[in-house]
Amino acid sequence: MPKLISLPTFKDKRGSLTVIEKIVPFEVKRVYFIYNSEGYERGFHKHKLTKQALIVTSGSCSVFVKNSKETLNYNLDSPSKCLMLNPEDYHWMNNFKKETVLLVLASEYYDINDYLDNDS
Ligand code: T46
Repeated sequence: MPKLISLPTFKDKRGSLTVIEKIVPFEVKRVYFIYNSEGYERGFHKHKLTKQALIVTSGSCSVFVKNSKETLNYNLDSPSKCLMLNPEDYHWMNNFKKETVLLVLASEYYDINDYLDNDS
């Protein structure tokens, strides 16, 4: 099951500061970010090994996660929200805004053989 967590965030008159420290339950081996995806859908896969933490640092997007019983919908609309995905969480993303930047921390190096396109 995915887990949505709130990242520690410090707000004052100068703005906001969000920290990712001792909260991601894996060693981060890879970081990538997705942007300029307004009007498109992405993902539609799960993984064999890779665990991921998804954070929208600007804008917003929807993340859908399908398990054997239901489809869960997460609205990532704040940089303080972090969605933890397990390898078995079949997921896809849409509703990207023009300004959306989706930051992903991953537990494994990129490997095309780690991808599974079926949702069962
Ligand atoms: C995921 C969701 C959230 C690389 O060469 N290295 C990488 O680390 C990644 C992530 C991608 N690529 C290449 C492979 C493709 O030629 O970038 C291209 C686009 O990747 P993809 O079609 O897999 O993008 P999404 O948005 O469908 O999925 C991505 C991640 O691949 C995936 O692991 O969980 O974002």
